Amino acid sequence: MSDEATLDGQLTEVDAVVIGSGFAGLYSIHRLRNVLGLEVQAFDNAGGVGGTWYWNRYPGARSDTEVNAYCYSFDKELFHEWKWSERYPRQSEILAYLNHVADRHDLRRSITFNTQVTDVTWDDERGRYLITTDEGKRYAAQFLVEAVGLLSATKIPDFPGQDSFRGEIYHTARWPHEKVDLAGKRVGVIGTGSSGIQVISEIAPEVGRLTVFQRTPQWVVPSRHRPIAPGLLEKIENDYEGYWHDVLYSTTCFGFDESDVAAESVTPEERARRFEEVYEDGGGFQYMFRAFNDVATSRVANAAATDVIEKKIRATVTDPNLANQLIPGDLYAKRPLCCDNYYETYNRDNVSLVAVKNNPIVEVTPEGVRTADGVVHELDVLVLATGFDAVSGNQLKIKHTGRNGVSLQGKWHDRPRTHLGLMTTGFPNLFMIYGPMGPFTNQPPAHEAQVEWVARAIEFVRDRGAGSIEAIQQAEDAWVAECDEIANQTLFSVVDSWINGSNIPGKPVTNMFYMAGMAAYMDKMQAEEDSEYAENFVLGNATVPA
Ligand code: N01
Repeated sequence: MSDEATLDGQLTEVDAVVIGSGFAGLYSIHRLRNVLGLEVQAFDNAGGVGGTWYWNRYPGARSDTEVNAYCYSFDKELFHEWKWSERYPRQSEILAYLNHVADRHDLRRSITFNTQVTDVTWDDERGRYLITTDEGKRYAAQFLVEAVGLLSATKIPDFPGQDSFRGEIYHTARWPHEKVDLAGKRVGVIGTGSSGIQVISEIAPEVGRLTVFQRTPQWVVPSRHRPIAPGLLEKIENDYEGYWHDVLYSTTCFGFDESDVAAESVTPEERARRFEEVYEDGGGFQYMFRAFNDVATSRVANAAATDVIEKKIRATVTDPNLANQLIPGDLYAKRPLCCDNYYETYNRDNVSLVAVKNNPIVEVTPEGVRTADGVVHELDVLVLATGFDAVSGNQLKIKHTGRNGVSLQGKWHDRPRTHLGLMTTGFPNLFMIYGPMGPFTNQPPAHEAQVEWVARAIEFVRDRGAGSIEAIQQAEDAWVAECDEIANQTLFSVVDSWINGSNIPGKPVTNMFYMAGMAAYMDKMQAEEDSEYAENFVLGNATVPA
């Protein structure tokens, strides 16, 4: 295939197009091209591989999943060879790993970087997607895999006067590649989610003055960052298949032992003891899922969890008024956070907190940020740790037209709808990795499992001499209803966060996940294969491309 061939409206034919080259996109390319033998063209609007880890270069960026579950499983030699240095790897180390994977499996030659896919249209006669890029190049592909990232479309607030700011403004997920010099400067951070707490804890010792603009405090437990437990990786290698099986057949895919004990079933003393123990070991998902199994579903368990964190905040933050402002006083039901030294940071003389819920930011001036009380907080650098238009955001940036002219933007106007988070009715052969209504888990192992499913579905279509596979409407309706029913039993559904879209003004607030855990999700995917896709999918006839 030559790039020239796509100019002047000509179409380049490939078997499959993959969008994205993060964990999921890279594995999709490998699985479809190197294993299935398809001709694959991939695109990424980044300048290199890595997805989230390409973009999120802010100071302090690191995974908060322990590294033994934050890597690929498909390549045992890679697992053996690659030497991780830390329990929770830094962004630069994960990016180096993904670049290594791209080289090791020769994936880069299939990827066109700095390229945004703008339009995908199903052509029923051809049995192909017609795919257009921002450069106007056009491709035709029988299969389309969208690995566009759950948390990738940035949410950039538009404060009045933002362009007048004389200093520098950076969103955490669009951080420059070159080092940003913050030494001695007056830095403001807006946002106290996962990104905000990491950047705040990291830069506080370096900057001259740090002003944190906090709208909604979140519950933060320590990471307890430390070297990888001695012998852990060797132990995993000794039972490699067994380990990864256990990761996938767990609730969260985090690779730790999840609790099967309900906090409600034990005494208050035992609850406090166990939360304390897991808190001391560190980790956000660990705190939510390792101490007890009902923190995300029972208000009693949830309150017991937050009681312990609240005591820790009060014991750490020396100014009681400041401690009060940092305590959420709300359910523990957003994506669980962890970070070392977060609350300690507020004891520093050069750090101040501005609570902006009742005293909102009204404008950005040339000098800094003005809050409703009239105070201008003077700044040299403003960091926007304001998050993402999550889950469906990136997909909806691409104009999608499916069978009979159906538009994805129209179809998902009130909420995203899929079957298994993998396919959406009206869009044959369009596979989403970690699409809406997919599992709420640690992502890399779940990505791999989904890509495996997709590859086998494609194989099935080809082996049957069919042209396409599509989820039927009843399956999608049933899946959405099931996802909602499960989500409504959790506390995630009653708290505002990106998980349900409530962080984006105007976005429908709705459930966007399958919350029954990865093990149950694996069974759901397996059931489709066992039935040879007969119940919930239709196969379309093969067509001869024009
Ligand atoms: O984004 P967020 P994030 N004025 O949406 C505030 C993953 N991740 O980038 O809550 C003032 O959680 C907003 O306030 P509020 C992880 O899954 C993982 O931090 O809307 N404030 C909130 O405090 C995570 O959950 C890792 O009131 C405004 C913050 O900005 C997900 O990405 C690291 C505002 C946004 O928090 C998203 O995390 C980083 C405004 N106009 C990210 N607009 C690790 O693995 C927004 N905010 C460690």
